[in-house]
Amino acid sequence: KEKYTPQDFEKKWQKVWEDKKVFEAEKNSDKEKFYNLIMFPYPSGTIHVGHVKNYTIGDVVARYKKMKGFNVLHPFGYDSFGLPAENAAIKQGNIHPETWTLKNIETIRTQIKSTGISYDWSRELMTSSESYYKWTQWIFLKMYEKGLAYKKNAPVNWCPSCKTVLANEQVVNGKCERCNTDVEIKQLNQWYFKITDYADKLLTDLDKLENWPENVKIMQKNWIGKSVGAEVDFAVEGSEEKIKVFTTRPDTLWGVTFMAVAPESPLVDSLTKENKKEEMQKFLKKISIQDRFKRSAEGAEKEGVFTGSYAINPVNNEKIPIYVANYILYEYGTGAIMAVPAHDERDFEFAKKYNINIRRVIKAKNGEDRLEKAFTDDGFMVNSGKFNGMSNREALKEIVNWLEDKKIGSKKVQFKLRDWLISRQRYWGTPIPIIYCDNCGTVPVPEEDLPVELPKDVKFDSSGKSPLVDHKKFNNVTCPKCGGIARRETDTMDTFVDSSWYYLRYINPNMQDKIFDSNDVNEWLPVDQYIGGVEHAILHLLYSRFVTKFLKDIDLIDFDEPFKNLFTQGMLYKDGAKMSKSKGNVVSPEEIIKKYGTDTLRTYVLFIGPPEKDAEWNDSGVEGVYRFLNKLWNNYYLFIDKIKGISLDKVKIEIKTKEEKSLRRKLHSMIQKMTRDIEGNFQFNTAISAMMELSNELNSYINSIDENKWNLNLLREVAEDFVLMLSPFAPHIAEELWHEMGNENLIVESKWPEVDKEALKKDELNIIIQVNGKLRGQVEVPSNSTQEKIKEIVLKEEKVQKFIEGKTLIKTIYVPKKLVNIVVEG
Ligand code: ANZ
Ligand code: ZN
Repeated sequence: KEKYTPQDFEKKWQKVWEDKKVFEAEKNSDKEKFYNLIMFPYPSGTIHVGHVKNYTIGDVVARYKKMKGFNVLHPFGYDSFGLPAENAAIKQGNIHPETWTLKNIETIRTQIKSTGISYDWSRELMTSSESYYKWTQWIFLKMYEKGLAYKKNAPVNWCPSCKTVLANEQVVNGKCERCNTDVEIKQLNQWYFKITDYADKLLTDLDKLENWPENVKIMQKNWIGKSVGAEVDFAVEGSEEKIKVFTTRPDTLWGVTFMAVAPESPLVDSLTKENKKEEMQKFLKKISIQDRFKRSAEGAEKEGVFTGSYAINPVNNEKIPIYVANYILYEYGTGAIMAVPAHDERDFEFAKKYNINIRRVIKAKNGEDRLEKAFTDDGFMVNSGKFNGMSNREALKEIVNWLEDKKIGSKKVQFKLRDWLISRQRYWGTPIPIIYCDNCGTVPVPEEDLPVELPKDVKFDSSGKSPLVDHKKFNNVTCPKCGGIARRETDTMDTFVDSSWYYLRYINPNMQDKIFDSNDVNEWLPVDQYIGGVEHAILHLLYSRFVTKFLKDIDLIDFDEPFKNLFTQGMLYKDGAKMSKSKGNVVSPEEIIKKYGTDTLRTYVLFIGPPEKDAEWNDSGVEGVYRFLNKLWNNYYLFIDKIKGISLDKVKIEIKTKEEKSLRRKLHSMIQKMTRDIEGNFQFNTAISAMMELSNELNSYINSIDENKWNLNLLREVAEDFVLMLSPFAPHIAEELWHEMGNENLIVESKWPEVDKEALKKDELNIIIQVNGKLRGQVEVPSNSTQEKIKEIVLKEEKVQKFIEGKTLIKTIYVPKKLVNIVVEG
């Protein structure tokens, strides 16, 4: 037993924990619940040490909470539908996406089990299993029933490499979030979830999420993008047509000197005069191949073409030219704008370029008339009829009312958030439960016919076309309404639909006849601690919030936010780059476990730095942690035989020497610190440092005191509490030492140690000495000294002698435990 060889016992304890089901959440428990959730992975291969870091963060929380007496739910599963499985099938030709997925899950499960994470494996789920996706389809049907799932023809993001459409949330700077290919725009008929109905609620409820990182909330807020303003109608000269615009600045209406519509707008055709057609065609062609995101970005060059038509400004009947311009987005507002070059930077740039009139309508107190650039500050109204002289913010409100009175406009709240495009032209996903009938049109699959099974006998070809499209048996169905000939929808759902509700299914993962039991779900949720990557700040977290709100609205659950606390962890880097298979800089957990054991791996990935920060993997850092555990082990074996029989319930720890006092104080201040570090801020790295310090302290006690004089009761206390606190981080060595000490129960089922305030008290007090109110020195006194004793010591103190010598002592004033003021005269 001399040598620390973790490989000897790590597997053993993992098996004991599993056999005794110690990590299964208790049913009908009196304990307070704690739902601890880690974002489930996409099973795309093997996991690396970066994943181990995420799972260990969650594991420390779960194990700690269990020791604090909570009934902990800590489940695991797989987000197992998705493109990579299908791409692997296409590439390798002969492997089915399901086979590929299940094989990866097998590997990942084994890997995770070898790290000893305390998952409740009885609740394991995967989104690609029929028993799961049946309920994803059911949610779709509920949405459909409520008018929240609908199909529309619209320009959509198309990734030519993934050969499927993408939601706006999956397009990052104009590129496919997954494969980084430039996204194209295609006109397609697609299914959407009407998340925009929840825009306001998704925004205002962010305020409830006090324990979410501020940056995540800001990202969601910006994504939802609420703007308050007005819609205003502009007549087109010589036509019945009206152009509606959305503006956040109705106060600038008198400064409108042109209008602009988006190149995609159907208005373009009717507005463009014969003599402008050719020029316009050329321009539209050029724009159509421009990146939609780049062309509207801030620094992008503004371009446009005059349509030949004019609009009438409804506030002053002025005739203004109508342009088609590249910086107008078709999808936002009304796809057309009233342009105010004096007060909007983009309009200013455009007006300069095309020599359009610029008229200032807002001024600072002593402002100039000429403008070098757009004036975007607040100020006072000028050139604006009866509103002149007012502050523009005040005028804005009045102008909106005035517009409404005159029936030329109305107040309008506008969101950037678009509806969630959920159809995908791919095979490996949840089939959308819809049937098309020539007689009845679009017919939802009746609930009792769920699941719409994904057929397994499919062939992939290199074109990337979904094999469902040509699958006769899948496609040809009878209409559930009229019994006539019908065909199935062949699109599958975005995998973000699958992951938008999995945290609910963990509660009843095997339930057959219901999505879940509402009572059970209401008891366990919201999730107390959610942990995952910041890359999900918008996508997954927004969709989950939406689905939760929807399920509340149909009375299935009684809460409207799924995740009470959110922690976003940093990533692991190696050789300066994010760990990834494609970069070839992946460290596999197996390598590390084989060499040092999993406790070293787990402790190292948390010791590496604050868990919310990115960190760089470093081999010598691993060595350092291994040395710490090794030394601890060796220390224990110096005294473990001597403390085996001691039961702390039956003995009293008597502290006699200074060394004993100091060791015990160190122990209890560490309990205090560790509790704070774990509970409050996930400061696991400093918690581990604290353990290293205590280890040193223990070491020096053992080595500096003669073996016969060891305070064994104290050693027992230190030894027990130390491994208890070590156990969330390095549970295997903790469990082994715990048993070597003679404990019969499992450490993972033991209580977290408590601070003994008495032990924290210092031996010595530091007393400040004043003479006639002036600071003259300080002195250490035993903390149990009486007031008389302290005064006596103070008066004898060398440093104060010269201030009191030969003088008359009037009195001494004692401020308990802090200060003695000596008052002298003469
Ligand atoms: C006149 C005006 C004057 C505007 C002014 C701004 C400043 P946010 O805050 O992002 O909602 N806009 C409206 N629809 C647009 C579209 N489809 N494409 C490009 N720009 C569009 O922005 C609202 C403002 O962006 C609107 O207010 C409109 O310009 C422009 F001194 O109207 B504003
Ligand atoms: Zn029919």
